[in-house]
Amino acid sequence: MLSTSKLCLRKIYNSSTIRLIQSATKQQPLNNQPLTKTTAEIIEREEKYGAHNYHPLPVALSRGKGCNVWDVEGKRYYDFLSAYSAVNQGHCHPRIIETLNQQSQILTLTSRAFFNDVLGEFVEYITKLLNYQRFLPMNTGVEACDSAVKLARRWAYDVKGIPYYKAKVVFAQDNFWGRSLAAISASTDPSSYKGFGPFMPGFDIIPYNDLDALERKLADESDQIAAYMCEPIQGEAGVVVPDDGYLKGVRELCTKYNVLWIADEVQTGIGRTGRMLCVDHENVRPDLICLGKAISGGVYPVSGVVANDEIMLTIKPGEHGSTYGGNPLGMKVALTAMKVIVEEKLSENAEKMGQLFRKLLNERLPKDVAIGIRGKGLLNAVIIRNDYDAWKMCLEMRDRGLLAKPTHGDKIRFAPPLIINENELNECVDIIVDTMESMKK
Ligand code: IF1
Repeated sequence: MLSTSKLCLRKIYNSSTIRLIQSATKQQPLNNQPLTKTTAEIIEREEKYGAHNYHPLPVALSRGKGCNVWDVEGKRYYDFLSAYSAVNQGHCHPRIIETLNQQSQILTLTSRAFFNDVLGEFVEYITKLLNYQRFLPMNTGVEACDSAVKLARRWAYDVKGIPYYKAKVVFAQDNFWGRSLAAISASTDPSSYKGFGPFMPGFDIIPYNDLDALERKLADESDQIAAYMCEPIQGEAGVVVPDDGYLKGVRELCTKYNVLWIADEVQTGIGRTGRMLCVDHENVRPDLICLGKAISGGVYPVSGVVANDEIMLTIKPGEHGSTYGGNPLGMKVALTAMKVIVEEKLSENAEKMGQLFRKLLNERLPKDVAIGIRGKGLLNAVIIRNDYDAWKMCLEMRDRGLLAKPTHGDKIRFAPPLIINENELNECVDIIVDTMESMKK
């Protein structure tokens, strides 16, 4: 009789996967130390005690360094997800870890009831780096985006003069900015919003990458619209890159109709697409930019919004906040994490390695398995033919030493840390190509 947890395991993973895991765990660990827990035991324990809000790839990681992670059996992988672009600087970057170790023994959290000696250092650094007047610190990406929507609404009432509580915010079809009730209220993906209503009012949707649709919306309703919020490249939607000129067109239309433009750079920012900000590809400046994930190098949750005084100072003392927002530990970690991006020229490396990655895959991907590759910098996705199973492909790549995950069914996102070098990239391209060749029907 199978135990309940084994039944759970069977529910999630088919028997061949379980056999695979169990066979893998017979391997002697590289260092001959007794295993704390095998992959199967780790999965079983999490299935038994944890919420089932994810369907992870069946691999149990215990160590990370640079572009690599290791599982509990000691097997090494290339991480081509980078924690959804939060580990741009590489796993456990020594400078960021050193900062974490030092600051964690000095002062970690004061709340904003008092000043501390680190918040000001970071907000000065990030505002000068990105050329905005102010930074509002939060912790997670969804909090940064929620804060941006609040700022836009407040600006709409207090500066633009929209009557109270009539302001609308417009979002793009297939947007993703997190899992809060406000974020899913803007979502067009049932797997994000189904079963969680009622939803936030005042949110409208237009097609992404469609300037005519945006112009029609603003021409008809701009007197009630606070802002248009979009990702410069849609990550969750499957690395959807808009046409050249789209961002410039958004900037021009929002200016023309006196509507704020909020760019959600939580995933595309901090060097990921080959520029410090993805909007830099078109040399345009949003009114507000949401940042998160790699702003703190995957070491400690830090997020926030940059904007200028006319927008940022509409929120007065006591009208918005967060217990951990702007804490000394997070700010010190983020300061080092951002300096690593700048001083190690990781945006430039992302541009160079991304061009090589797309070139090699365009040349070598088996066309009867993969339709093509798209992306900018080191945010890319391969589109798989619909008669192939992207999940199985990721399991096969895992067995060959590369971790990636499908997004929206038939796309596999490939987003390694921005420190990846040419030799590592070539090794990973071989793994990806060999995997797809091996699965050819
Ligand atoms: C999950 C997706 C990626 C984001 C953008 C805001 C946020 C995210 C553009 C919110 C977060 C994460 C969330 C995580 C998986 C991952 C994800 F697949 F869900 F959509 F990256 F593509 N704006 N994205 O991508 O930031 O609150 O999570 O810090 O929820 O499964 P957060």
